[in-house]
Amino acid sequence: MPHRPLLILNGPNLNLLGTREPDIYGRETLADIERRAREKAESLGHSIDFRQTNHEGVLVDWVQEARDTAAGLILNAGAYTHTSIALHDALLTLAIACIEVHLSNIYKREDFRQRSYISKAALGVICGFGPKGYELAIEALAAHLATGSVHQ
Ligand code: CA2
Repeated sequence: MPHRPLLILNGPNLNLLGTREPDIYGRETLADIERRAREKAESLGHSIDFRQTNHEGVLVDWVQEARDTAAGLILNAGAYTHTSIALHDALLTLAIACIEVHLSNIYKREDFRQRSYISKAALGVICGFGPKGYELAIEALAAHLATGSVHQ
């Protein structure tokens, strides 16, 4: 069987990164983040499949697809993190590990960002470290795949 990629999914408005709200989300674009993620993954012997959509149902379709095609999932669901029971349910059907990522520290922002429907279905959560969070998630996922544990 060919080596399965790490699937990295990005939700709504993340395509706008680098164009607005640099105080919260930084100046890097999503293409910059993808490049960094690919370099990190390749240094650890993995390939990535990096995607973005503004549509909840598309994210659900991609999570379902991941069951048969991906080695693991890294998910920044954007604002759907805080609203999507559909995404929560789709994640619960996965046998592969999912790591939740946010650029910002959602726990020191507005009250409506304090709830995540993703976290319960995730192996772990990384938030508040900007684009570096994607690289940290790749490291954690690669370690999990190699050892079955996130602990070093
Ligand atoms: O911190 C994160 O990564 C978030 O998932 C980003 C989401 C937000 O709704 C979550 O609460 C936390 C929003 C991404 C919006 O990105 C923009 C980028 C530039 C300009 C406007 C929005």
